[in-house]
Amino acid sequence: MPKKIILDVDPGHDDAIAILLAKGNPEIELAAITSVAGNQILSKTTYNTLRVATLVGATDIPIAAGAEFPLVRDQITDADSIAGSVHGESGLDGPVLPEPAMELDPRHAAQLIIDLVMAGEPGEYTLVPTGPLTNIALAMRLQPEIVTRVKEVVLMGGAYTQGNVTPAAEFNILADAEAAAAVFNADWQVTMVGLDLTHQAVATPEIRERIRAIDTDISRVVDEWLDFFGANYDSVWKMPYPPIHDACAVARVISADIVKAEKAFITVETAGKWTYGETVTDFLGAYGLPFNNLAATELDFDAFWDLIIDAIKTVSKS
Ligand code: PIR
Ligand code: CA
Repeated sequence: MPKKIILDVDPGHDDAIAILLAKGNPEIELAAITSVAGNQILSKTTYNTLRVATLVGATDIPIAAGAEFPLVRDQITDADSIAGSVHGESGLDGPVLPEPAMELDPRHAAQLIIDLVMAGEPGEYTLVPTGPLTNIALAMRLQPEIVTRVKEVVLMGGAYTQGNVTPAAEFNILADAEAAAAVFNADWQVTMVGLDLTHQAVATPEIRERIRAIDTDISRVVDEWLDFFGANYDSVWKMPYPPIHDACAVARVISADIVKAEKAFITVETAGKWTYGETVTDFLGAYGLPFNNLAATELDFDAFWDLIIDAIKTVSKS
């Protein structure tokens, strides 16, 4: 039985590859996609979501737009995020994409999540957020029962060593730290697939060559995404090859062996002067608090890229 997931995204090149992996992997049933403001403003991330869903053939599932702004604080609009340097003006710069072949679901993303989770069996759905956690926090507050009905939350965000916007904070968490705190502190299991893990998932020249060898329209789009994202990653973050962050969260749902995780107490700092948005991770029980969540630690690089390459082949056929 494939695992049913709801993807909550802010595409974003790596979000786009996460959508592709979710659609193209046989272990996953992609039940719905929701969009949130993050890498770009909501209208752009929503449009990108529809275009990527069209590209990969995810045309028969509900897609709903969610939160335009963070719960409490103002949106971060500096050069590293909105209109940012990494994903470009459109949020998904690079190759030309098909225009959306479907309508947006009229519901708010939070409502769509609630409707699916409450109509399903307990434990039927896994939430996979790969952007700021605003929609997930809103859904939790609107219908607290989803917390016990969701199987687990497997999210891309955070880091237990170092952030990528500040030394303490990763982008998705910093973008809506109050929402992230609510999600991490709720009584469900959160698996944090953070930068410590995702920085292992880099598209090396050997991987790029394997993707080009697939030689389909979609493999060429992925190759151009990696060109754009990779060039900016190199100039902005001084990393020679781009990490495909968001696909790692989907890979964790597919296989706990490919993305290994360890139990920990994890919460989000929302008061620190220097550490605002940090995902404080206690592996050793120093706080004496129960290990409420999991932190991803180790990636099986070869198996991860086999998943991506197989998924590109699969969505290229349909
Ligand atoms: C933000 C992102 C990626 C790179 C930078 N520099 C900033 C986005 C990705 O889509 C991913 O979900 C997360 N935020 C990584 O911080
Ligand atoms: Ca993202």
